[in-house]
Amino acid sequence: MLTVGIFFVTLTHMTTQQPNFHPDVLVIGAGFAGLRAIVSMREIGHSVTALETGDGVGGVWYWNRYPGARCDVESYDYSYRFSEELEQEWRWSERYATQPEILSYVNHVADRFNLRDDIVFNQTMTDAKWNDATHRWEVTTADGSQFSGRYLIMATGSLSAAKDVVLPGQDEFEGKIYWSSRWPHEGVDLSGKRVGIIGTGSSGMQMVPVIAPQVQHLTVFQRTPNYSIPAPNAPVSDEEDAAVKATYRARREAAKNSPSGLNFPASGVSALEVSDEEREAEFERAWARFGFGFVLCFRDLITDEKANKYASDFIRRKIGEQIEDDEVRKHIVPADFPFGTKRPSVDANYYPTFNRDNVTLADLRDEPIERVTKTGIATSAAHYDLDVLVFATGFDALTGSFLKPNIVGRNGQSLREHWDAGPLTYLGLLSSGFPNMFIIAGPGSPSLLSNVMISIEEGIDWLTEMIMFSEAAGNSSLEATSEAEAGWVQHVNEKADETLYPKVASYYNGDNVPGKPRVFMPYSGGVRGYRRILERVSGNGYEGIIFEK
Ligand code: NA7
Repeated sequence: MLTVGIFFVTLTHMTTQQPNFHPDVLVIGAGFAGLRAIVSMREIGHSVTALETGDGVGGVWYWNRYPGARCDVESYDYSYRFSEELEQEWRWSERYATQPEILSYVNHVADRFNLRDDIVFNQTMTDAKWNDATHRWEVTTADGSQFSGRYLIMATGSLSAAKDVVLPGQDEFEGKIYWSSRWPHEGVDLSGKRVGIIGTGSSGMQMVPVIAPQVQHLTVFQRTPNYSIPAPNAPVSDEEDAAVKATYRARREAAKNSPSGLNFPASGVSALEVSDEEREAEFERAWARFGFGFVLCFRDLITDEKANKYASDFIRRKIGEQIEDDEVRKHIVPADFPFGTKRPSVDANYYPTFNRDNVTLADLRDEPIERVTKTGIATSAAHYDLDVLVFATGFDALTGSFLKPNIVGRNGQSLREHWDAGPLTYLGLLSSGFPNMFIIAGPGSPSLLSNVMISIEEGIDWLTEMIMFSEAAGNSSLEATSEAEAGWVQHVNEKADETLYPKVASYYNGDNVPGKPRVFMPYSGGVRGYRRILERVSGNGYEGIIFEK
């Protein structure tokens, strides 16, 4: 039975158009990837419906509204390149945009291209089933609505399924609990409150310096001290904006041809082949100007332990210099893993925040949390009185959002079963046994190891061309072979083995979620290398893919 007559309303745009329940293409998610998928599917004349859990567009930028949330890729690069008009008309105010500015941008894109006409908000896909007789995906949502589409594009994000952290005693806490990934839209008044925050990844490190001046006292519960590089943020002047816009194509090309899709030329120099003075000077330059791109200042920081040690030691020293208290310094400077192998942060004044009188660092390695009490957190060493507890504990990265719904492909096999021992994809875009289903910026793609906008747009462009190729030959379905998939997984592993990534506990390897299979998930061969492979596969008539009438 169909549920009909849904009226959907958003803050900036209202439509009473009835959703198309049975379009050519179903897109799941209306974040950056979902919106881009709508644009591309329309361009090839396909009807499309996107289902979105939230009541607005933006995906992670819709949900992660915590104080201080900001992108650590430069705005001019973390933006769509599909429309030159859009590039020219949008004016970024800072090099690294805040969450509200990015959300305005995404809303602008949705309005400018009338994308909301094809989005049904407040709809969460719970089930998807491939019907082998009709060659369509049948989708059910949380409210029981039924949709179907010839193609299913999973644009659900790689850092969108929040990790479920439940501490003993949590229900008894009489204060308020918030999650960085689901921050209340109306904001939270933290003034005069005793606040505890668990987690010192990018979210925690961005929030801490912003809320510390507002609260009565802030306790930061840190488990693993991570590396962070200062964000070289600044307002964008009219001259700078004009200069970028005059040469935007060249900038996009350069980003596409760099390893990470950032606006930095990759260094061809080894950290081992320069003098100590030259190395130090290059580290200083990168520290001051590169932000996240620090990792690219020599070519072998992620592949060679000795080269990495030089960088790690430099950053440790820089972090240490920002901390006044010897005891705090001892706990906050990362010690036991190489820089960059666990996602580093880019911060604005994080470390000096610990020099404030109203900020305490609790090192959970020395004093593990025993329980949450009515009035705070009890560790093995102390009780911390709290009015507010914030979880900035991260995500079930790369696979979480794809495995949350029950997706059932050919022969009744579910994606959960197929990925039981780790994600299996061909080119990070398809999974064998799941015809006409596409995964955007997920495992097996450069996604989280790159400027994800490049993975999103290039992946969707490539898939769109493949759909056109398939349909021009009169086919109704396409699917990766299991051999091609196995070959890709092997290649992803071989590339990973050339790096230090697999050696370190991180969300890239699934280590942050108890019980998750330990597999290195993203593609570490770089966005340029990845694109060349995509071009080769399409140039060879889409080798590894079976087309069916
Ligand atoms: P991250 O980077 O996964 O960080 C999560 C943090 O939470 C990290 O410090 C974790 O410590 C900590 N954590 C997680 N679970 C626990 C428990 N149970 N107890 C104590 N501490 C815990 O997530 P973010 O949201 O900060 O950043 C995600 C991405 O957003 C980031 O990589 C950028 O791409 C943007 P651990 O290191 O596991 O010891």
